[in-house]
This record gives sequence, structure tokens and C-alpha cells, in this order.
Amino acid sequence: MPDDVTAMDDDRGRADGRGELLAMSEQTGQISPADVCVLVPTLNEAATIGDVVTAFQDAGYRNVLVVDGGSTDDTQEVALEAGADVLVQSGRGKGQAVREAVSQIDLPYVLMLDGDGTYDPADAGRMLEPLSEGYEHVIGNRFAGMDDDAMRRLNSFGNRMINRAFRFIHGADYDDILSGYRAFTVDSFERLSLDADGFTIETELAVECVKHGLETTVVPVSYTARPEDSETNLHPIRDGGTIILALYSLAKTNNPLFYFGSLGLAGIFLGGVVASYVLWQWVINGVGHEILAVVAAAGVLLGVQLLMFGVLSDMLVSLHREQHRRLERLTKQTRERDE
Ligand SMILES: Nc1nc2c(ncn2[C@@H]2O[C@H](COP(=O)(O)OP(=O)(O)OP(=O)(O)O)[C@@H](O)[C@H]2O)c(=O)[nH]1
Ligand SMILES: [Mg+2]
Repeated sequence: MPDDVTAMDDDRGRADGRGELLAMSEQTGQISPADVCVLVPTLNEAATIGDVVTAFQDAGYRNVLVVDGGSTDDTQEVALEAGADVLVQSGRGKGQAVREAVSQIDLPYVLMLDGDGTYDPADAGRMLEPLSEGYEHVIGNRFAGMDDDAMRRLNSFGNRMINRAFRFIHGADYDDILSGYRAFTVDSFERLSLDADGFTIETELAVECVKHGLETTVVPVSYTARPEDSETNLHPIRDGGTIILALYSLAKTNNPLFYFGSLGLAGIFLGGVVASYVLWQWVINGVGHEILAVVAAAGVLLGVQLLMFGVLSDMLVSLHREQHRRLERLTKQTRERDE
């Protein structure tokens, strides 16, 4: 747990069944709840955070860390009251909160979820199980068990589009990349280069998992609607747009052929349209458009160059990935030999 968090009285709100759970996990080789930090980013979630923390405490997860973005309601007090540790983030946005919190966690595993009561603490075991099998990052797929009214139609449509775009651009199928229910090892999180501040953190996590070849898996979780008295922090249009832009700009180092190639194809297409117009004017009306002809040629040339650049960058990335994998394998072997 972080040193500078507001620690609670050790015995308050602790679960009775913890001993049983720990013993069970030792027998089955599952992850022990004592090794897990339940991380909950919050911003004005007083209506729900108490129940979320209590549910985890009751299930034996003693280390619940609420990282708060300076809530103006009673979120911090309610979380403390329920037995969580509370860390007030130094910056702004969910992404910054998660990065800051994980950097201070000294347990090996993190189970992260929203504080709005939309995820089910009963899914915790299912989320953590793959980590005991060697996976490094687990995504809870909300679409597998979603209540009919849990997500507005616009959000649901946007989510599906974003997942499709992710599959196409980044070449992996994680079903629900924007899910806030994640389980991961702190070690793997530290290997990722994350710098998202706001709601693009989930997108960045998914892209970085592909980029760094993390062992990632998806498990079904249930997802319910926010209670009526709790308010969303999400702006579907603005945040959706930012996420799509993030998906695209993260392709620069993960799929440069798509990043530069799409720009190149756009240049070739626009140049081609202008060139067709110039040719048509010349053939049909006998009018020459020298300036437009130069613009068309420049567009096509620039497009072809960008496309070539994309192909070369793609080769560089493939080679880099190969070297990276080799290095990871070597590090692992050295570590295993040392142990
Ligand atoms: N620490 C911190 N937490 C935040 C911030 N913004 C949002 N959160 C929390 O991040 C979690 C996800 O935010 P939500 O508003 O639920 O976003 P969402 O789940 O995509 O949208 P909903 O459909 O409204 O649930 C919630 O627990 C929020 O309280 C922030 O700036 N700082
Ligand atoms: Mg939510």
C-alpha cells in the first residue's frame, strides 16, 4: 500500500471469511486476496463507493485503494468509512489517477474497477484466475453479461465501433477494450509506456498490451446500469472522439503501415480526383489547368512517399518486436536461473 495514503484502522470493516478464502487459494494455487490491491478510481461517486468497498472487504480483499480525483461530495469519507485507503491524485483525469496509484502499490497484482457500482465484485475471482495461469493482463468483457439498460444506445454503438476499429488497426481482438474492469500484474503495467490522462487510459492499455506482447486474455463479466442517484463523468461525443483519435495516433508505433499508409492513400486519392478533373477539362473542353495539375501531382507523389514510408516503418517495427521478444525471453531465462 502507498505510504502517503490515509490508512484506516486495521480491523474496521474487515471480512470474516478471509481466512477461509486465503486457505482455499493456497490449496488451489489461485491468487491470494492478500496479494491483490483492488484499485478504484473515483470522482464524485459517494452514492456507490461505500457498497463497492464493502463488497470487496467482505470477500476477503483487505487492500482496497480508492484513488480520488478531488471529489466535491462525500466520496473520500464514505470510502474511508467502508475500510478503504484513500489516495488523492495529484493531477487530473482517470488515466493520471491510475498511473499514480499503480506506481505506489507494492503488491504484485491489481484488480481495477470503476467506483460507480456498475461492475460486480463477485466477478473478482474470475478476473484474477488467469493471472495465476501466467496471464499478465485480463479484460472483463461487459458485452457478455450486460443488462439491457446498462449502456445507452449511443454508448453501446460507440463502444462496438471502437472495438471494431481497434481490431482492424491494432490486430488483436479483446472484445471490450474500453472496459474498466481489469486485472493485471504490477510488473507488466510498469513495462507499458502510458501517458493518457483521461478516459483514453483503457484504450492505451489495450494498445500497449499488443505492442509489448503482454499475455492478455478476456473474461466475461456482468455490467449493470449506474444507480439513478449517481452521475456519469463521461461525455460520449467528446470522449468518444478523443478515444478514436488516440486509437489512430497510437498506430504510429504499433501499426505504422496503417498510420502512414492511410494518409498516403488519402493523398493519392485526392491527387487522383484533381488529376481526373484536369484531364477531363483538357480532353472535353480543351482547357488546361496547370496549377491544378501541379497540385494533383504533388498530392499523388506525397501519397506514394507516405505509403513507402509506412512500409519501411512497418519493417522497422517488425524487427524491433522480434528483438524485443528475444530480449524478454533472455531476461526471463536469466531471472529463472537466478532464482
Ligand atoms: N480519480 C479519478 N477518477 C475518475 C475521474 N474521472 C472519472 N473517474 C472515475 O473513473 C470511473 C469511470 O468513470 P465513469 O464516469 O463511470 O465512466 P464510464 O464508466 O465510461 O461511464 P458511465 O457509463 O457513466 O459509467 C468512475 O469510477 C469515475 O468516478 C478523475 O478525473 N479522477
Ligand atoms: Mg462507469
